[in-house]
Amino acid sequence: MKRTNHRGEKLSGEIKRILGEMLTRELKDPLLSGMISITHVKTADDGSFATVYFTSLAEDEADVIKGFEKAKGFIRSEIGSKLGVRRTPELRFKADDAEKYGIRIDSLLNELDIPKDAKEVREIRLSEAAPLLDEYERFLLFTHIHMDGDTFGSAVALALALREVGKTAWVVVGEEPPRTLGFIDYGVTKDAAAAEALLTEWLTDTGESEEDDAEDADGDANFLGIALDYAGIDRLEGRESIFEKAAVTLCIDHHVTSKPECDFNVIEPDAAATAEMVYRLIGFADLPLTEQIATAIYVGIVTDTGRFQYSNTTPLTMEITAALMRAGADTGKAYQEIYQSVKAEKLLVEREMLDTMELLANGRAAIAWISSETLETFGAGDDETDGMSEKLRSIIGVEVSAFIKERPDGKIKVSMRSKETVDVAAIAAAFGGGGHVRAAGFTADGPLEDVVTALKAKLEAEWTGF
Ligand SMILES: [Mn+2]
Repeated sequence: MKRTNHRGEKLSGEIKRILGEMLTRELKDPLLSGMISITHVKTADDGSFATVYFTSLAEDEADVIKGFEKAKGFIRSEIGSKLGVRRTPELRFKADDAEKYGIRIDSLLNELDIPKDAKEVREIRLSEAAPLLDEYERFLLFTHIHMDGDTFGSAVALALALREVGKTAWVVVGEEPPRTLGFIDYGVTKDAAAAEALLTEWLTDTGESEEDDAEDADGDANFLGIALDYAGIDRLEGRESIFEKAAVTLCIDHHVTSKPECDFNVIEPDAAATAEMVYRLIGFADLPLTEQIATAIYVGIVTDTGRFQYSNTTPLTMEITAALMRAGADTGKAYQEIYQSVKAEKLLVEREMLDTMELLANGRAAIAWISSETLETFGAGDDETDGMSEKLRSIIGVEVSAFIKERPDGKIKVSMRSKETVDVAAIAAAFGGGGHVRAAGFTADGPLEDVVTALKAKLEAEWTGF
């Protein structure tokens, strides 16, 4: 199932050649004087951007990147005129750590006897993760807490693909999969306790060949631990110790904020979903793509792209999705399970939301609330209050929305969204919370009315300045 993209590869090669020439002749910035070489260039399939990987003897790679950034306009116009292309890719520059440390996966694997704390974390390319899959017979795959379609779909898909070639693979979950995702379980999950038991079994297994040896020099079990949609060890809540028992850990993620914390890390902020990366990894590793695998990957992509509507959706997303459909992904079932199985309680919450809704600041802010008493009467849980803030934001003219919920313990939980201009993370921070520019929240002490009043004043002030 290997994907090749000749146009992208050719363009990458040309960019590498031109940039190499420019470095020896035209680019005279002192920041670019430290013996720089371009190791490789990765061009997006649609040619919209290219990532240039380099190594340098300069002290500070950030300086080299600064130098490249300064010269970017010039570099792009040279590439454009030399190649005669109408649209030159956006350029990004990245230090090639893999090259810098002179490593390839094979040699890295030979270093595994080095005590763990002396080991460095490394960023690798997705294609380099394929030989790692080859190397191991046992796998534990980890989803993040508050499981979503992407982390679960990715883990299930990879586990199934590894099983297809006779390997042992389990998905270790931190909680019961949500009702809407249960249909892709396919019998591959274990909870933390069951995974612990399996680990004990593995560690006492004497193993018949060297490859099956129960543990390595550190006492780690001989399995590869893979965290999907990772974004940080705290998201493995309750399963950290199992993950750390792995001989080697691999993290696959697409969060911009993701930090390389595992032994090997593949982080692609441009990927719409981790599931997209899993699809490509399965291709690199020559693993099969069954109907179930395709369905699980599809679930990851369809949920993380908001059904192909968010701005993270790329032409590659669509191409991968087409391939998944050809492989037999059950898109109808996914739609039904994920989007057509709303509990009646959710509609009751929605009715209450519409009842309490108020428009502020000349229709630029929308706010609504619900008391714990009402929630209790409805029998509605967290799943049922999800998405209310998004609903409020969808109103024409509304820039900021807030949904305020009183919890059973009397604390007030506020979830905010914005469309284009208002930084809701900053508003949330004013109340001791945080989040992203377009989605943020905070928790405050009650009573509910006080929080509503304070937030209304704060939102009005966004436009009046007071
Ligand atoms: Mn994701």
